[in-house]
Amino acid sequence: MQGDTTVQAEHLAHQFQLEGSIESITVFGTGHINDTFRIKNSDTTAPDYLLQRINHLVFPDVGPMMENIAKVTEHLKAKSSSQYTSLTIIPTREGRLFCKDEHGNYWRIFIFMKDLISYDIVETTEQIYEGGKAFGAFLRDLSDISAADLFTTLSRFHDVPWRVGNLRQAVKRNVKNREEASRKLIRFAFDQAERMSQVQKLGDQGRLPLRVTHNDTKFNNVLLDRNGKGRCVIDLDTVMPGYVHFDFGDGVRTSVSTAAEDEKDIDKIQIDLKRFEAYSNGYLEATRNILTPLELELLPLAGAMLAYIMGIRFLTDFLMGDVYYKIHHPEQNLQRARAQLTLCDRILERMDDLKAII
Ligand code: ADP
Ligand code: GN1
Ligand code: MG
Repeated sequence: MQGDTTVQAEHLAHQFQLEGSIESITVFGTGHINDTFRIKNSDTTAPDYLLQRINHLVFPDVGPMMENIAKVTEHLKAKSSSQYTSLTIIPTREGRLFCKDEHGNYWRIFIFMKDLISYDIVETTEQIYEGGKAFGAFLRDLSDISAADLFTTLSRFHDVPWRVGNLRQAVKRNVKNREEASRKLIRFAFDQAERMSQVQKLGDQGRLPLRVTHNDTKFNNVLLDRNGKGRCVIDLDTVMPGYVHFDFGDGVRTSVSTAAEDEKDIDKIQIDLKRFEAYSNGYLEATRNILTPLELELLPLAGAMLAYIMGIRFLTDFLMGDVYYKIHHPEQNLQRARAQLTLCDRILERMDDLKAII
C-alpha cells in the first residue's frame, strides 16, 4: 500500500509547475491528518518540494481552505520582517492551488524548507521562546485582515461545550464497548467542562475579539533554523477566525512538558515553569500591544484548555472506534487522551504560578 501511494504521489507531482526533476519521493513527517511526502530534486539549483494528499474527510471544503492559505501566505510575504518567511504554494499546470485525482483525492505542493527544523518535542527554552515569538508574530502580522474575510474551514473546532456534547454522545452510544476502559477520564472531562468553557462563553457574549488564528499551533508546526531562530509557521489548513487563546494554548500544551503527546507513563508528564515562561515571553513580545486586558487575563488558562480539548477529542475518537486520527497501535487514542487530560490537570495545579508569570 505504502509503495502504491508513493507511485501515485509521483504521478500527481507531475501535474504541478515544478522546476528541475524528481530524484525521489518519500513519506514524511508525523502529522495526524494529511499524508505528506518529500520530493527531492535532482537539480540542486531547484527547490525540494512538500507534496500533500489532503484528508478531505476532515477538510471537505478544499477550495475555500486553499484560498485561505493563499490569502494568508501572500499577506505574510508582503509584510514579513527579514526573520520570518511564509509557505509558498506551487500551482498546478493549469494555475490552480490544488488538484483532484481520479480517486477523488486532493493534492497540493509547497516549497520544502530545506534547512529548517520541526521539533515534535522541543529541547531548549531558547527554542521555545523563538517558537512562541514566531506564532505571536503570525497573529500580529495577520491582525489587519478581518477575521470575517476568512472561510471557517472547520466550524466549532475549539468550541468546548460542543466538543463536550460530542463526547457525551460517544459515551452514550458506546459503539465499541470502550466506555468502561475510559470511565475515569470521562468523569474528569465532565467535571472540568464548565471551567474549560469560559473562553467560548465570553466569546459568545462578544467580549473577546475574533481574530485570524492558526488553530493548530502545536510546536512541530513552527520551523526553526539551525541557529534556533523561529523562521516559518506551517500547517495552515486551520487558519480561520478564532480567539488568541487557541493559538497561545496549543503552543503551551506542546512545549511546557518534555513528555510525548501520547506519553504512557503519566508520572513523566510534568510542567516546567521555565518552559512556560519562555513561551509566554516570546508570544507576548510579539502580541502584547494588540491584546485586550480580558484576553491577557485568560491566557494562563489557555494551555489547560487546549490540553483538555485534545484530551476529549482523543477520548471521543477512542470511543467511536478510531475514525478521525491516524493511530499506530490499538489503544493509542486512549493513551493520548490520558496524557492530555493529565497534562490539563497538571497545568491547572500550577495556575497561580502561570498567572504570576503572565
Ligand atoms: P499535518 O497536517 O499532517 O500535521 P503538516 O503540514 O504539519 O501536516 O506537515 C507535516 C510535517 O512536515 C510537519 O510537521 C513538518 O515537519 C513538515 N513540513 C511541513 N511543511 C513543510 C515545509 N514547507 N518545509 C519543510 N517541512 C515541512
Ligand atoms: C491534528 O494535523 P496535525 O497533526 O498538525 C489536529 C489538531 C490536533 C493535533 C494533535 C485538523 O493536527 O487539531 O491538535 O492533531 N488537526 C485537525 O496532535 O484535527
Ligand atoms: Mg502539522
